[in-house]
Order: sequence, then structure tokens, then C-alpha cells
Amino acid sequence: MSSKSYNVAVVGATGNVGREILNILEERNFPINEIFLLASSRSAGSTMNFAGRELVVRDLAEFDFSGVQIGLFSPGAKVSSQYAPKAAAAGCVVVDNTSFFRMDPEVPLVVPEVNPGAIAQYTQKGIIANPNCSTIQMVVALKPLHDAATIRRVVVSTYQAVSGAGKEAMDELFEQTRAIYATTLRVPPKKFPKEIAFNLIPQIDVFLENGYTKEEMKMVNETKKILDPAIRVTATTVRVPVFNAHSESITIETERPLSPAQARALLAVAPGVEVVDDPAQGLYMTPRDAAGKDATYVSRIRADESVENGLQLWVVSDNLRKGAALNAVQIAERLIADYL
Ligand code: NAP
Ligand code: 3JN
Repeated sequence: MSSKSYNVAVVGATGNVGREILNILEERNFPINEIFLLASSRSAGSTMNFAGRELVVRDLAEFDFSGVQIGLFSPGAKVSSQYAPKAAAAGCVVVDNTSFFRMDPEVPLVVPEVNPGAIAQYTQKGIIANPNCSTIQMVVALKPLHDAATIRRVVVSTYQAVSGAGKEAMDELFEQTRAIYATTLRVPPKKFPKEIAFNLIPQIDVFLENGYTKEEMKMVNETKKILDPAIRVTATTVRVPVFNAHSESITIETERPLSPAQARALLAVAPGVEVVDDPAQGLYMTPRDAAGKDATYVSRIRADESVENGLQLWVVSDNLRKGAALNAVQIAERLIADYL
């Protein structure tokens, strides 16, 4: 990494993703000269801690990005659509966590372990997109298998934690759970389409005309853009009453045969992956095991005996870390190492 330091703006700093970005910048000792914390006018003026200093949150609408080299954005797609181009026009390279620019052909969609070379395309719009959390952990696990045996088709079902839906969604699970245990009252759903406590919801984001949800089609389209446009993907995304870390049941069909032992060996040395897979010893990952960690964990690697050249995997990762904040900071690290 270069010895320079950078002025960095964290946009959406008060949110779930923004707070995790601050943790990760601090943990990884990102070379910061000045840091600016930005959010809406609602939280402008409040303070947050970063690296032992108390910093005042500023209003994005009034902020001047000239003099800022890197913007780490997570204020929601609509806000990013408006402010990321403004920041880029002022010379700030934006790493955007929202869906707004992901499928833009002039914006690279990057997972550093999978397609780091795509970062070079940032010069077209000054924006790099961070994929959806469910896509990120899936492509990190699939990349070494695709390189070895060429994946033709992916069938994935997700078990997504409530932290992926923002800070108010986490409160909703907590309040509904407490109400069921401690009172006779029920807390009606607000952030989710149905009650999430002691339940699960096979709907994340809105339904589209083809019957899939938008979250499901994000996984389909983003995987093609990052890994290989020829891969066929079908997804079912499900919200579960887990606070943090997403889990995925993934079935792949490959062009060439790949045994579970070969897959385990490839995954064991793949960047960003940790294999935890010894069911006889009770070794497999759960969301509670993965929360707060950086790796994408792969467990329960086995042959899919219902098809030729099929493999079945269980993949778990902290959705706010590798699924969002960590991936964004890793992109920024590559950016400064190779381009700024
Ligand atoms: P959150 O906890 O609800 O936080 C939202 C953040 O956006 C807060 O900091 C909020 O500031 C800020 N914000 C909202 N409206 C704003 C405005 N008009 N101007 C400036 N800041 C504004 O949500 P989150 O979980 O952090 O997610 C935020 C966004 O990140 C999502 O909408 C999504 O686009 C993206 N995201 C991506 C992934 C991924 O898969 N890579 C995962 C989760 C989220 P206030 O405190 O002032 O309201
Ligand atoms: O629900 C999850 O687990 C992940 C959610 C991601 C998300 C939530 C609200 C808006 C996104 C995203 O990153 O795709 C967006 C969005 O930017 O559209």
C-alpha cells in the first residue's frame, strides 16, 4: 500500500453499513488524513466516535466533496443516485454500496477476491459499485470452483439476517420478540412485510413481473456481471429472525467433474474463504459463529447426488462486513494501492 494518506467521506455514516465502515477503516488502519461523516439533516450535528476522536456528523446536502479523494457511500439508492455523481464530478472516487449503479455498464461491480481488475474501469464515471451482500459471499465461494470446473448453473436459497434491512429492522425483530415474550401486545410489522419474530419471510425487496423479488434478481444479474455472463442462476431469498450474518444453501452444476475433496482443497486456499467442514465433529458454520468475522465460510461440501457434476455448499458470512463495509474498504485499499 502507498505511504500517502487520503481525505475520506463516509456517507450514511450513522447507518448499519456506515458504522461498520468506520469500524473497519479503524481496524485496518486505512491511511486517513481527514475523515468526514455525512448523513441526512436528521442526524447532522450529532457526534460519533472514530479512532478515539469525537466527530460531528454533517449534512450531506451541504457538503462540498472537492478535496475529498475517496467517498464510501451507503445512504440508500435514491440518495446515492443524486450525490455520487456530484462527488465524482468534484474529483472524489465513490465506492457505492447501493444498487443504483451496479448494473451500469460504465460502472465496475467489484469483489476484490473475484474481479479486482475491473476496478480500472472506475475512471469512466468515478464510481465503483459494491455488490449486494448475498451476491458477494456467493461469488467469493464460487470463484475457485468456477475457475477449476466451469459452473453452468447455480440454485441458491438465502437465509438473510435482519441487519441487512437497516438499523430500524433490527429494532423491529427485537421489539417483536420482546413483546411476544414479555407482554400480551403484538408489535405490527413496519420494515418487513410480515412479522419477523419467530417467523421467516420469503420476500426481500419488491416482487417483479417474473415472480422473483428484486433481491433475487440482484443475485442473478450481479453474479453474471462479476463472475461470468454465461452462468445460469436461480435464487430464492428469505428473511430469517437472525440479527447478523447471512447463510446460503448453494447447489452448483459444473461442466467438468469436481469431487467434494477437490472442492474442499480449492476452497481451503481461496482468498477470503475459510472451510469449516467436519460434520462428524459437529464442525459447520452458523450465523452466530460468523458474525463479527471477515471470512466467507464454507461448510457441508458434498456431492449433489441428484445430478451429474453437482455440488452442494453451505456458505455463511457477516453481511455487514464482507457483505458490505469490508468489501467496500477492500476496494478502496486496492484503489489506493494501484490507482490513486
Ligand atoms: P440504515 O441503517 O437505515 O442507515 C441509513 C443511512 O443513510 C443513515 O446513515 C442515514 O442517515 C443515511 N441517509 C438516509 N437518507 C439520507 C439522506 N437523504 N441524505 C444523507 N444520508 C441519508 O441503512 P443501512 O443498513 O446502513 O443501509 C443503507 C444503504 O446501504 C441501503 O439502502 C443499501 O442501499 C445499502 N446497503 C447495501 C448492502 C449490500 O448488500 N452491499 C447491505 C445493506 C445496505 P440518518 O441517520 O441521518 O437517517
Ligand atoms: O436485505 C438485505 O439483507 C440486503 C439489503 C440490501 C439493500 C437494502 C435496501 C436497499 C439494498 C442493496 O444493497 O441492494 C438496497 C439498494 O441499494 O437497493
